[in-house]
Amino acid sequence: MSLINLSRRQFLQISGLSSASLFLGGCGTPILEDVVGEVSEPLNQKVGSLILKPQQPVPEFSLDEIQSEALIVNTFKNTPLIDRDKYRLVVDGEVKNPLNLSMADIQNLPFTSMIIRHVCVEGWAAIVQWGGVRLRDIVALAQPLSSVRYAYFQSADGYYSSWDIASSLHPQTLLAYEKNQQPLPVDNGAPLRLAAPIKLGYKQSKWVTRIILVTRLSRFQGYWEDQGYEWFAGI
Ligand SMILES: Nc1nc2c(c(=O)[nH]1)N[C@H]1C(S)=C(S)[C@@H](COP(=O)(O)O)O[C@H]1N2
Ligand SMILES: [Mo]
Repeated sequence: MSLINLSRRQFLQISGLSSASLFLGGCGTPILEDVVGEVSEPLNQKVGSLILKPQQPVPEFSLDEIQSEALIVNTFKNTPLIDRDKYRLVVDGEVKNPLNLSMADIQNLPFTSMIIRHVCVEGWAAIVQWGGVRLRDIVALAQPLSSVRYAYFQSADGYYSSWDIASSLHPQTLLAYEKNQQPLPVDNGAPLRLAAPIKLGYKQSKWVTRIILVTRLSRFQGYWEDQGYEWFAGI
């Protein structure tokens, strides 16, 4: 597998760190229990081929189209308190190389930014510039088994969601730590949130602390999804 722009040094740094400090958060999260099978969705390619395959990019906006005040903070509960120095992103599940990354590790990975429209089902939208790392780079580091088809995202406020693996590996699916060229504000998900032009706002998990790569979805699919919101939520 080509490690997508990651230098060998970065890769060794991260893989060494992760095996030394693998953390499987046992906070009673139920999402891996009660597997009920598969959501019907068209994108069921193998994870390995998707990592190598370029996907169609969504056209982006220009700098002067950014709507710097239009992103409305939308949080189902409260903004969680996260100590940035103690923060870790755990990536585990059906992977050969589970990861446990600090923000410094993540900021050592190739940076990318994009100007896209965030669309909330509650009837508002905002053109925002996001900066961070491609989720596909992090998934590649974790070395998912070829059977992996979904990614779960757990957040520090108790929010959770799940994505199909093709959307997770889209080149414009980022784990963002900047908004409009500034450090990501805590209300918008700092230190790390999902940002992508291909899915609705409720799929863009803020305060992501754990990514679980799996072959099957459980009966828990997302905070809003489990209340009847559409699971795929493509734009
Ligand atoms: N952890 C977490 N992520 C979340 C939410 C939330 O309540 N908790 N709300 C979602 C919804 S519905 C939207 S529209 C966006 C809003 O992002 P913003 O608050 O940065 O504008 O975050 C999404 N991600
Ligand atoms: Mo939303």
